[in-house]
Amino acid sequence: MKTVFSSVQLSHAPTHEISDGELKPAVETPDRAEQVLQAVTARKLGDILAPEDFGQRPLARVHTPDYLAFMEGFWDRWTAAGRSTEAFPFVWPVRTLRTDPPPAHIDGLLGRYSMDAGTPVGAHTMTAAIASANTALTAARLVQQGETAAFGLCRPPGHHAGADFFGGYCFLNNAAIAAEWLRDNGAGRVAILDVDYHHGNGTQSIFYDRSDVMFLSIHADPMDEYPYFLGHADETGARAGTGFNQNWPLPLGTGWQEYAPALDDACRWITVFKPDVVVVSLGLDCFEEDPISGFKFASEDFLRLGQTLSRTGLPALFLMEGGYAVGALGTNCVNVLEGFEAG
Ligand code: OKP
Ligand code: ZN
Repeated sequence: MKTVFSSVQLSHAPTHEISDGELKPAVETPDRAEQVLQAVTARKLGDILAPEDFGQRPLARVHTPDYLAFMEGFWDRWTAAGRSTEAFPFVWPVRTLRTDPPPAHIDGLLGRYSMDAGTPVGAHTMTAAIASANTALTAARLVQQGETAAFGLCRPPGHHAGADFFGGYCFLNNAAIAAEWLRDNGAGRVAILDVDYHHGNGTQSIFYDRSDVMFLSIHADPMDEYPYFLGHADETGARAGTGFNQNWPLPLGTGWQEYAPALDDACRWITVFKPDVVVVSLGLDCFEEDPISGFKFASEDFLRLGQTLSRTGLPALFLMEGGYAVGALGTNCVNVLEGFEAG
């Protein structure tokens, strides 16, 4: 299986995040990608290619023009306001507040275009996010051209980012951008299976009204876990998309034994849907040693996950999302990919 990666993705290097009422060391760090790259090389998964530049068009198929313009111009405005450290939003247009007109002040705009205070934006964040999206697109093209599977070593991740907001360490929704590009380039139907520990609220919201892109997510119950405000079992799609969204919220403490039936169920939904491609939002944070998560996967369970996915018999585009136990991240990630190949 080929891997796509660019070192430009390392330039987003947050130092801190707001978590548990404290400013803590950031967990979504460049060494995550370096560890996975190392494991891909050590275990000879296959060639590693640099992403190609797909330009603005595929990004604009998913994200709004004003959001993309805000992200592109952010650092200049931030520094013009006299700031020099990474930025955190702190005020949001919740119920009773207006989003229109958008504020002029950078602090207002930060809140307008974000969902949480846990996602620092730095000087190179958008550059890295664009490289991450191009990594997803380049891997998508490999599958479109006939590869059985490809791996986009995306970082920063994407599944929490919506059409016009960042959050959950995500800025551009790589899986959504790749899925939309596949639809624009010959795929009639695309399924997105999100196995990150956290619900992929951004991806769900982007495709919620649509029947051509099915979104399936297995994750920690949002009653008890981030992102808290989406990811329940009764979210099954709307309008033309009714019946094309499925969530499997699982309790904290879930291990492979309890996870496997949900995964089998999701695979059955995929088989009935008959997509041309399955995009896998590949979070590795179900791991028992993950520092911010509450599931109990052992490293070998990731082999089983990959194996189960291969039984759909469908081409797969793997795009990395979360996973913060850096020491085991490479092993766990390549376990999924090798499990898939071994079928
Ligand atoms: C991103 B991805 C814990 C703070 C958690 C947000 C988690 C975002 C996860 N105290 N902050 O889905 O792995
Ligand atoms: Zn996650």
